[in-house]
Parts: sequence; C-alpha cells; structure tokens
Amino acid sequence: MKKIVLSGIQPSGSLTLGNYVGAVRNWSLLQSDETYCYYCVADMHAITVRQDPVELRRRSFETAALLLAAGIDPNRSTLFIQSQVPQHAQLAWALCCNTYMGELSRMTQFKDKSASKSDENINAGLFTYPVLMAADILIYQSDYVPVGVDQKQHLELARDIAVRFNNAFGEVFKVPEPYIPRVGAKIMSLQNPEKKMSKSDPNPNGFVAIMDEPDVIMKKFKRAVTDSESLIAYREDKLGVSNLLTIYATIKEKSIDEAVKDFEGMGYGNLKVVVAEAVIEELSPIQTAYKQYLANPDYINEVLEKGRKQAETAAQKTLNAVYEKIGF
Ligand code: ATP
Ligand code: LTN
Repeated sequence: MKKIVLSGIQPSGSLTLGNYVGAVRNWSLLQSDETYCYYCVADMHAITVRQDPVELRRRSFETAALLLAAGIDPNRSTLFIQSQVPQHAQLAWALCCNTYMGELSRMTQFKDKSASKSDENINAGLFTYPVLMAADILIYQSDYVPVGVDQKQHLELARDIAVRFNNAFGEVFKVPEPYIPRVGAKIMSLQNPEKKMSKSDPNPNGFVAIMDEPDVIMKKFKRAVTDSESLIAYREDKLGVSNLLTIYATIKEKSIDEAVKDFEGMGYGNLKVVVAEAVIEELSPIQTAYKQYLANPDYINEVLEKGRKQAETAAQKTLNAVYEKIGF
C-alpha cells in the first residue's frame, strides 16, 4: 500500500524561494516507489483575495508549468487545478457543517489576513479557507501533507475535522500527518526578517521569485536586511543573518552548524554573495525547464487534463462514501 501525499499552492503571485524551500522542493523529493502524490494549484483558495480573471487563469497555468520544472513528474504524481475537480467544493460544504466558528476564528492566518481590513470587507471565503484546505487533503485519504510551518495550524484543524467526522458518522477519512522540513520551514522576508517571505508581498525586494534573473537575485540578496554586529551566527536575535544561513543550508543540504562553519571569518558582504550564488545555481535548471515547458502549452494542457481525470476519480470515491454517511 503506497502512502498518499497531497499538497497545494495558490497561484496568487510568482512562486518564491520560500515556497520552494518550504514546500515544493519536498513535493518533488517525496515522489518515490512508496508514495503516490497529488499536487494541486489551489486557484479556489486564491480567490479569497480579489483576482483579475485573465491573470488568474494565466498564473494557474504558469504555476503548473513551474511545478513540472521543479521536478513534479506527471507519470508518478497527479498534477491538477483545484477548481477543475468540483468534488473539493462539494466536500468542503459537508465539512463546513462539521467545523466550528470558534475554531476558524482562532486561525492565525485568518487573523493576520483580516487584521488590515474593516469587518465588512472580510469575505466569508477567507474565514472558511481552512475547511476547503481540509477537503483538499481528506478527499484523497492523504497520509502526508508537505507544507511550510505557516500551514501547520490548518493541518491540525484538518485532522480535528477528520476525527470529528469519523466519530459522528463512522470511519470515512484517514487522519493526515504534516510533513514539515526541519530546516527551511519558514523562510523570512529579505527586507523584514520578522515576516515570512510571501509571494503577495507588495515589496518585491522582500522575496526572491523562482523565476528572477540571476542579477536580480544577486541584487535582492545584497540589499537583504541584516544587523550591525558583523558576526555570522545563527541566533534568535539575528533573524536576517539566520535566514540567509537557513537558505544556504537547505539548498546545500547541510546542517546549520556546517553552514556557519563555511562562513567562518567572512563578513556580511561575502555571506550575501555566496548565498545568492547558491540560490542562482539551484534555480537555474528550474528556470531553463520552465521556459521549455511554457513553449509547449499543449503538453501542459495534456498533463492537467490527465491530472483532472485521475483526481476526479479518486475524489469521487471519498465523496460517495461521505454522501452515503450523511444521508444524501
Ligand atoms: P500568499 O503570500 O499569497 O499568502 P504564500 O507565499 O504564503 O502565499 P502559499 O500558496 O500560501 O504561498 O503556500 C504554498 C506553500 O508554500 C505552503 O506549503 C506554505 O507553507 C509554503 N510557504 C509559503 N511561504 C513560505 C515561506 N516563507 N517559507 C517556507 N514555506 C513557505
Ligand atoms: N492553504 C495553503 C495552500 C493549500 C494547501 C492545500 C496546502 C491549498 N490546499 C492542501 C496543503 C494541502 C497555503 O499554503 N496557503
């Protein structure tokens, strides 16, 4: 019996180094003879923030191309667009009716994302977002969900919902486990190392996009905020420097201690250049592959159509069981 892996990413901007290190890199590494993976472009999650329709469609497509370029193999994994598999939305409703307002109010992502808005401008989708995410996960009977640490709370909620539903109606859902990298689970903004690197950051200097040109990547790292101590160490009060060390360690597959040793005796100027070079080297083959995939849109459409069919078949099975239990 293969373990089922599922994850998703929103097409809400250009994929960042944070998305790559915290999640997508693991998506690719998790493909093995012992697993079967479902990876989705979460366009339904993206519309919790107003999107331009033409742009959203283009970005969903490009995100799929980037996932292929980052190593998602459509012969071993199902790659699909969330909105093309309507069972997710159908299950989400059933789960909504088994989720408490109190639970959703405690979600830190909701609190953060709604903090800047007045009450009447907060849409209900932003509030029920984690229920749709639970549906994404539970509908495939997933064992593991590779995500960055910012999604841990949503995953715990998905587990709670699964257990609650199973207790009320009988065993239907497998209870999933998060799969969070030990190092690199939260890459911070290069401009404000107290904030996570985010693709919807209005300041592009805060994030490195996977498709940024080498000179842009170098410039962004050179401008990265550090501190005035001039000591390369991994410490809680040195968030900027620690973030650079984390990026380097994950990409080079080294421990933090080994990373610190590599920079012994160097200054911040050198640190920034060496980290930037490591990032440029890591992203270069992905960038090349991405351009090749985009030049062949028919192939991407074929992959997504195959993915849609495979996902739909698996999803419908769980949905049937749920509908049976509920009394539909
Ligand atoms: P947005 O800024 O639009 O909220 P995002 O950049 O947070 O988007 P998501 O699509 O919400 O990206 O996340 C996709 C995956 O990337 C999730 O598993 C998430 O945990 C991970 N991720 C996002 N940002 C980071 C980060 N800075 N460090 C590590 N992992 C991250
Ligand atoms: N909400 C996630 C993206 C996402 C996801 C999922 C992650 C949508 N559906 C299912 C894991 C499993 C985020 O990263 N913001």
